[in-house]
Amino acid sequence: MRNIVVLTGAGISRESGLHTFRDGDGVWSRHDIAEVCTPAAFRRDPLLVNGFYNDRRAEVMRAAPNAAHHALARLERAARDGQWAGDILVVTQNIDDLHERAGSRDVVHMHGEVRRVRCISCGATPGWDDDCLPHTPCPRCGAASLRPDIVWFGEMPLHMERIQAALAACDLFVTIGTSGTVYPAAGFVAQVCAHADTLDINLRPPAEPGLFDRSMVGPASRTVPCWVA
Ligand code: BV8
Repeated sequence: MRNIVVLTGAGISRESGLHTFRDGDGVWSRHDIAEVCTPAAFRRDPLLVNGFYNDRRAEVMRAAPNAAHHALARLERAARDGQWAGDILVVTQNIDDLHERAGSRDVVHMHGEVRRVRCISCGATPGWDDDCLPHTPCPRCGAASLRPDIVWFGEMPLHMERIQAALAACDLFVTIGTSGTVYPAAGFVAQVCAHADTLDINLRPPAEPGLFDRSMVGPASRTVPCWVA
């Protein structure tokens, strides 16, 4: 029986046409985190921050899952159908819904989801595919207090209790397409390496090779199906 936790980052969606953050053409090469990805930024200029996420939402809706997303969904389906004695949980740092559109049913979005908004007044988190603006009313309470349903820097990531329980119980931890820069996600591998096998799948070797038992180097759309096979 294998209990697998997979942590995905922006690299798994790169071949679907979505930019990563810290590669040469990454999101943070064109936008300043302090201007678009903190609570202070939203308080200072909600129109700019909403515009940043409206653009990201439109890109996500134009994108399609790639072979890496589909391979993980196949593995989850095989576990669910009992074809494989194991369990797999996908924890993603990504705000896109490409895992779900590839067929994954149980995805933990620790940094939120760009196709949702969150009402600061009543807490509703409705699905959202249009532009969201500062005066857009909440569909549940009517207040003009919607924000992107995203975890910004300085905010607590979501679903941490469930993630910690899965990390404690896993015997295989796989990272796919992440630079291992952002905490607490970047600290997960150090947490599990004493009790679980660890594998990194990335375009380049891991920054901290001592934490990984194995690494597979190559584009996710090729390496992840090889690993799942
Ligand atoms: C928090 C929002 C506490 C959504 C994001 C400890 C030490 C140092 C700093 C900290 C620390 N603890 C906390 C911090 C502060 C901070 C942090 O980690 N800063 C970093 C920069 C040092 N962390 C936080 O603020 C977090 N909050 O800790 O709260 C708290 C406690 C109590 C109460 C309140 C609060 C919140 C972090 C979440 C921030 N939000 N995004 C959005 O706009 O998207 S993070 C941002 O980076 C992205 O969302 C992304 O998810 C995340 C990680 O990036 P990656 O996914 O790894 O992408 P990246 O571009 O970096 O790398 C891509 C990789 O893919 C590369 O390796 C590349 O080689 C590879 N690749 C490319 N193409 C392919 C490929 N691989 C395979 N195939 C390919 N084709």
